[in-house]
Order: sequence, then structure tokens, then C-alpha cells
Amino acid sequence: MSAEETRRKGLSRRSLMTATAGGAFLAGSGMGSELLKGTLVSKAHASTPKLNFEPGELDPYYGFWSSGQSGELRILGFPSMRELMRVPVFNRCSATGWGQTNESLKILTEGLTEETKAFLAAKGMKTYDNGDLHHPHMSFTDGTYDGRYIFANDKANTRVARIRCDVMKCDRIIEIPNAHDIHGMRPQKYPRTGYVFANGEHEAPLVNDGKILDDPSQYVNIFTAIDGDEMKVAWQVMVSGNLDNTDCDYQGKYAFSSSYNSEMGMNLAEMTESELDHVVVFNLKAIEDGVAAGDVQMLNGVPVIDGRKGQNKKYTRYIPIPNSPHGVNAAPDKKHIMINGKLSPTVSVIDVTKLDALFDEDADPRSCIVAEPELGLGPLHTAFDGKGFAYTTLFLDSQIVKWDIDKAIRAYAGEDVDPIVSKVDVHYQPGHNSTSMGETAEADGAWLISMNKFSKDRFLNVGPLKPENEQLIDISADDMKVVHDGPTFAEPHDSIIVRADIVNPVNAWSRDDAMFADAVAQAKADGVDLESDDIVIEDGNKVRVYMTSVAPQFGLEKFTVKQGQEVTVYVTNLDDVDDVTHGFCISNYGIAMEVAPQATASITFTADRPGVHWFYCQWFCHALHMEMRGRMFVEPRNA
Ligand code: RUQ
Ligand code: CUA
Repeated sequence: MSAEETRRKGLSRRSLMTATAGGAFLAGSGMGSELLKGTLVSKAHASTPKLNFEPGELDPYYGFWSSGQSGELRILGFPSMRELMRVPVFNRCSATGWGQTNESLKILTEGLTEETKAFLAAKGMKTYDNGDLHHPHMSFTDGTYDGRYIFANDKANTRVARIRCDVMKCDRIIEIPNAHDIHGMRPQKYPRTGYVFANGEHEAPLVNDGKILDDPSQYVNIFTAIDGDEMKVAWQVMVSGNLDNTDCDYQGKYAFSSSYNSEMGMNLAEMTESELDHVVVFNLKAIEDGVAAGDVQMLNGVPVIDGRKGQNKKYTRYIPIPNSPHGVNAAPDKKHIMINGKLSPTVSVIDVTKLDALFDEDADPRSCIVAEPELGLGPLHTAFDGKGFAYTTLFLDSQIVKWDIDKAIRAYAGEDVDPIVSKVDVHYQPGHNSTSMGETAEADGAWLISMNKFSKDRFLNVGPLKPENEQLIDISADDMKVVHDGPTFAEPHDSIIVRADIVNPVNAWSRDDAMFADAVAQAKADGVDLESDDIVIEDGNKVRVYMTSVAPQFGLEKFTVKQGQEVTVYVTNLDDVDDVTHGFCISNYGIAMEVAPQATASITFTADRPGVHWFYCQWFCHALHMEMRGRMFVEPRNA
């Protein structure tokens, strides 16, 4: 048996070799010593990544996980798959007060359009209560993650959020005007982020005021470039067909969006009618020039370029792709973009060096396709190892297929080679997959995570609603090996796996952080020093309560307000010891928030229940945490 065959058969493999005992066993046998000396060993095993982590041992990667319809971002230690943190974004959070505190409400409301604010106000709401966070992606500098921000989309309510990686809190949320239901979203890779590209998935009349229903010719879709530094829409492009997923090149020249509904169908039969849909290529420089030259219409304060089929061909090109394509993934070779065929068993490979000819010479749009390997049923997303291999999820086959990009290109050119390296079963129906650093130029080929939509029988039954199943796959050898099953609640849709040295969060807030700048300004106006004063300030019908907290005590043991007054409580956590977070909860008032070390947090409510109400610290901080409490006394209105 040749070395190659041995590898393919999986004869040696991790199963025998990962454990020290296994290695010792093999070393004692003839075959083992042969294997250990040979190149086979180094290729198959020397790089086998470490899976088991002792208590207290840190992971080599951060995993940033979406949560789909739960609306939050989750942080995992990877590959141990230990969930470390949940960062509320589009959801409400009982623990942190996200959606209650003034600081979070500002973020949740200030980026909404005036129309949405009015719509919500009529329902007595300040912001949406739900979100559908599909795609978390880190900001880039020069083709790799830079540890500044995570951006994430909200498909449910057409928003894009930014999470600061220094404090791991969301700091901006904007609603995208003109577009409907942001799905695909990716940050610009080069020279930096820069832009965040966002696809409006669902078509709608451009002016959606209730006059048009059954005239799809007046429906459009909107592609948006957001300025990721300012969190403002830079420009939009009106396109033909819907927009599903997006990615961009490593040159900073082009962005790509798949469309499963080039038909502009309004029902399933119409949407799937054509065998060919397309990917739209956006020429960033031409669009910027067009915006600068005023070749736009201004809609809700945003410059919108017409990039529909048959319009000015400077801005967009439509490349025919079979069939209702889904995922768009740029390879770390900085040259190839994979368009995953979904209803077609193929992945279409675009060579970005052939795109200039599409725009400059009006070349055949399909001339940029350099491979279209047939991989299996239901290809949805592709990930990379940085060694020339691609890993595609096959939703219908419940498999991951590993394939050789170069061989796929040669096969497309007519050579008799099979690009498929191996397949592995996953359980069940994978959607996204991610490799360690795989969406950057620093893809390291250590790990693959397969994010499976169904777990069925893999775990103890918890009733009709089942968890999803995320499977960790060792990709350090030719044959992929599933090494861990990870159940997760709705619905980690997508993830990124980031080397730990890139992410450097702080342990305490800086006292001049922008997050609580409003509280600092109000205190200053009231002549209050947040770091030493514990004081109640009455201002007409408004009361501002300023309180410090040092474990295990609040600065005020009691304060008095009058029924009907609007009360704002500011709590400043003076502890600067790692991990001494306090909370502030007023029982039977629906009030609770987190106050992390050196932070100020504030919350505003109407004191409409008279009597004694205990406030207490709801974040365990000290042996006398239970005693960390005080009284709010609400005097009845007519007393
Ligand atoms: S899409 S399962 Cu919402 Cu990311 Cu492909
Ligand atoms: Cu402070 Cu618990």
C-alpha cells in the first residue's frame, strides 16, 4: 500500500496516534515505528491540533457565534467549545439590562429611521424586541482580522450592529433605509474595514407606501455599503433579483452577492423557475466615482446608484450561476471566490483577476468562472484551510466535502482529475461551516466547525423543540474526523474562529468611555462627582439618584422619591478588581442592570408603586453579596 493509499484508508490516523498511549503502542510494533519515522506521520499527525483542555487552560481561539433568532452574539473558547459570554445585541437581556438601561436604549434607538421610531412609538415601544442575527464578522486590516469590531446583521428588522472587541459590548446599531431584511453581510478585507457590505434579501417597491403590490417590475433589492468607522450608510446600489449572501475580494476592488431569486418571483414556484440565477459583482471604484459625480437618486438621505440589469454597466455585472446559489466565500489564496450552488450540486469558482475584463472589455460574464466542480447535493457554504483545499457543506447529503481547488480548476479546463479529496458525514443538514482563521489570508487549517440545522437523535430528548448540533472536525489530515458534538440553542447560524492573540479585551472600563458619556455629562451638570458622591437631586418631577458601589455596599442605604416622579438611578462601580461586577435590581419594579468594574450604568423609570422597595445587587460579588441592598421609599402621591 502506498503512503497515499494508507492515508486515504485512514489506517494510522488520529484514533491510534493522538493519545500518548496509542503512540507508545504503535512505536512498539513494526508498523508503528515505520509510520512514526515516515513523512506520513508528520503529515497526518504532527499537526493534529490539541482538543482536550485541562481545567484552567485557555483556548487558542475565540469563537464568535451568531445566535440567529435569539438575536445575541455568543463568545466561545475554541476548540473546547466552552461558552464564555453572551453579548446582547438585538435581543433583551435580563442579566445585563440590555434594552432597559439608558446606555443600551440609546444604542438601540438612535440608529432607527424616523419612520420606524414613529411606528414603534405608536405601539408604546422604543425599539424592536427581536432580531435575527445571522452573520458575525470581524473587522479587517490588510486581509486579516484586526481585533477592533465584530459586525452583525439583523435579518428580522433590517439592521446592522457593531460590537466593540475591547469591552465586548454592542456600541452601534443602525437601521438600513430603503432595503428590506439584511441577510448577507461582510466587512471589507482590504485595505481595511472600511466598508461593511450588507444585502437586503427581500424585494420591495422602492417607495413602499402601499400603492404597489402585484407589479414585481417595480420591486427592487438594495445592496448597501456602510462606513464601518462612522456606522453610517455610505451608498446603496439598486439591483435586479434578490440578494442572499455576500463577500468581497482581497484587493478592495469588488464585492459579490448571490441571488436565488433572479426571477423576481413572489412565490416558491416563481422563485425556483429558472435553472440559472446569478451573482452580482459590484465595482467599488466605479460606484464611488458614480456617487461622487452625482449619478444617484437621493432616497431617505442616502445616495442610491442604479445597478440594475440593462442600466449603466460601469457599476455591476451579473454572472449566471446554477441554481439558486447561496453562500459566497473568498478563498485565502486571495484569488478565488466560491459561489455555492444550493439547488445545483456545484460550486462555481470565480477568478478575481478576470473581473477587470468584464467591466473594461464587456467580456462574457461567465469568462471569470474557472471551475465548477460537482460536489454533492445542496452545497451551501465553503470554508478554507489555507493549503489549497476547500470544505463545502452539503445540506441534502448531510456531509462536508473536502476538495482541491487547483484540481477543480484543472478539471474544468479538461484535465482528467478528481478534485474531491474526501467526505465526512455530519449530523444533520449542515448550513454554515467555518475554519480557524478561514475567512482571512491567515487561514491555518487546524479546525472546521460544521453548523448543523438538525440534531434529531444525537442528544437526550428535550421535547419537540430540539437543539442544533455543531460538530467540531479535525482537518489536519486528508480525512476529516468529527471529534465533538456541540448542542446549541436557536440558532447559531454562522461563526468565525479567531486566533486568541488578535483579541485583547480589557478587564475594567475606562472612566472616560463613550458608553456612559451621557451619564458623566449629566453628573457634571448636576455638580456631582460620580466617583465619590452619593446624592439625590430633585429637578421638578425628575429625580436623579447618584450612587457608588463597592463590594459589598451601595453608596446609599436608602433614598426617597415621590409617587409619579421620573427617577433615574446612576450606579458607578468603583471596584477595579478583575471580575467584581455589581448589579442593580429593584424588586417588583422590573428594573435590573449590570455594572461592571469602573463602569457607570443608569436606568430611568417612573416611581408609580408607593412603599418600601428593596434594591439589591443581582450580580454575585462578595461573601456579603446578599447584604448588598438598600431601600427605595416611594411616598404616596397624596401624602
Ligand atoms: S445563510 S445556512 Cu443566513 Cu448565513 Cu446560509
Ligand atoms: Cu455587588 Cu453582588
